[in-house]
This record gives sequence, structure tokens and C-alpha cells, in this order.
Amino acid sequence: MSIKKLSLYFFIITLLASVITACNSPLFGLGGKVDVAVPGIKIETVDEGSGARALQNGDYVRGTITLSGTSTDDIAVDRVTLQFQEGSSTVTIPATVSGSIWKATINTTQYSDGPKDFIVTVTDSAGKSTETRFVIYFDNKAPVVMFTLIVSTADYSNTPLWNEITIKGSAADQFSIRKVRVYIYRKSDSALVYTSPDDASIGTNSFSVTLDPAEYGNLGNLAPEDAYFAVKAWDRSGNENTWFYMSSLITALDPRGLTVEDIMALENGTQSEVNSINLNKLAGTRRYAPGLGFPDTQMVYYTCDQSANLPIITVSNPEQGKTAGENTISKNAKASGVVQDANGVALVELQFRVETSPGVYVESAW
Ligand SMILES: [Ca+2]
Ligand SMILES: [Ca+2]
Repeated sequence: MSIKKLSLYFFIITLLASVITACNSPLFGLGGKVDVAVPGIKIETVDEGSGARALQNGDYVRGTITLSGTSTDDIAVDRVTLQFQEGSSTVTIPATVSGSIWKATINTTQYSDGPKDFIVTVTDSAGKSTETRFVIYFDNKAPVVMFTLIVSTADYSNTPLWNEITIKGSAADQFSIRKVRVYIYRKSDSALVYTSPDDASIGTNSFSVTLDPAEYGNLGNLAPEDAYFAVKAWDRSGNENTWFYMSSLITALDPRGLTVEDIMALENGTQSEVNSINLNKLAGTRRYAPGLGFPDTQMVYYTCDQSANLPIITVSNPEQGKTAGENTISKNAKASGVVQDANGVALVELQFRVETSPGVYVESAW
């Protein structure tokens, strides 16, 4: 064997040895598969305790939430973590990973309300990572609602209420209001007689409803009747107010009154006093819907009395040209008249009485 041939063999052996050594290098995964791809991560749903729904970027959430999504990798996902800023510190929440699904549960009440920029990071078994970001708002504060007006539209009185009534008010939230509903209950049995539409058609930040007696249960139609009024507002994350305010009770504390935003500032503690009213004074004016265990003094009710809204009947003299005092009536006499009512007339019935002999009367049927 020549020297040249020997050196060639040596070179081949060296190359084979280096290939065998390379099999133990980190470039090769178990079973010989190479981890070449970065892992994938998706955020998909949020569950606030009533079932998972698709998470939209910029969603509003409250209470304890479970965020969930999928993670993928060519070899194996090692971990998924979520992070957001709380003031100047970073909150890190590890997700549980099961197959391709990851889940993380967060009690949002432990953090401040506001927008949270989430970074979700997935790391694979080779240490490669990918992140995705989204924003959700934590909102655990209920909206503030105030009635500014409950009056009879015709005369702007609120005792008694009759005919068309106008109900106005305003609502506020540190983020935004989703809907407002006005309720009217009969006081005698707390039966709900009116609920405003559930489609925000009555407005949100300021609301206004005008109702005919038929729309509020014909309350006070036969005899004066009391009615409770209540109002509820929902914010975007679903918080509801448990009490509401009356502007008239607040102006009784200070004639300058408060806007619904002032009330919110006092309730949320961003202001301690507005127009000489602090939270303690304000809390004394809170009012509640019936059925929550509060006494009448902490509810809002007015008397409804439709007697100011009776039909107006005008009957003409049946014997034209003669006064009623003449006490005579011809064979062809006709009684006619006019009935007027602001809300329309449902039925007109007539009865007459004839004196057949002195002191003896015969009445017609109705
Ligand atoms: Ca990988
Ligand atoms: Ca809120």
C-alpha cells in the first residue's frame, strides 16, 4: 500500500467518526427528528363562568376568567405563560397545557381595572419561543345610574302621576354602558308592570322614556295607586348597579347637585368631595328596586291617579231651541254629544231616566 492510499483511508474513517459523534449533538431530537420549527400559539376563548366565548381583542371581562387557546410544535411544547403589567410590576401566570390546548385562570378582581396588554409566550422543548399579544379590559366596577325626572308630561308634577309620564336619567361607567332598563312596579303587590326595551333603544348615557297609562299597567285608573320606579344599567363586561340615585334627593343635599360622572368619581374614590357632598352623604340617598329587602323609605314611588285624565263628555240639549228648564221633549228629540279623551275612547254607553209621574222615575238600561 502506497502512502497516498493510506492517507485517503484515514480521511474516510475520520469523516465517519464525526458523523457518529454528531448523532449526540443537540441538533438531533429523540428518534432522530430535528426540532426545526418555532412553536405556534393562539388565544381563542374567554370564560367568565358562564361558558367559553370567542375572545375579541379589546374585550371587557370581570370576575374570575379562564383564557384558553392552542399551542403547537413540531416536537413538543414545554410551557405557555401569560404576562401583563400591573402598575410597575409584571404579573406572570403559567398556563396548564394539555395536548394542544392551554388554559389559564385569572381572578381579575385582584388587579386594577383597566386595559391589560397580555403577552402569551409558548416555549418548545428545544427552547424556541413565540409570543402573541392581545388587550382585554378588566372591569369590576358597576355603572352608576340616576333618575333626573319622573313627571306627568302634561303638568310636570310627580304627585300624582297621570296620563303620559316622562322618565329621564343618566348612566355612567368608567368604561362604557351597554344598556339601561327602566322598571315600574305596582306598589300594592310589587308586580312588575313595565320593563323598557332591552335593545338600548332608550339610550345609554342618557335615557328617556315616555309612557301612556296602558304602557304602565293603567295604574291609578280606578283609584289612586302607588308605583315603584327602578333603573338598571349594565356595563360592557356585564356589571350591574345594585342601587340608583334620584337627582332631587342629591339637590336636597346641595342645590348645585351632582352629575352622574361626579357620583361615579365619589363612588370610585377618585374624588372625596364634590359640591360639599362626600360619599357618606351620597350613600344616604341611594335607592333600590323592590324585592331586595329595603324599606319604602329607600325606594322610589309615586302615586298614580288617572282621575285627572277622565274622558270629557259633552251632551247637547236634546230639544234644540228650548232650554232644559222648559221640561218638555218632543217625539223626535235626539240626544247627541261628544266624548274626548287624551288616550282615546274605548266604549261609550248611555243611560236616560224618565219621570213617568211626579217622583217616579224609570231608567233605561245602559
Ligand atoms: Ca419546535
Ligand atoms: Ca364598569
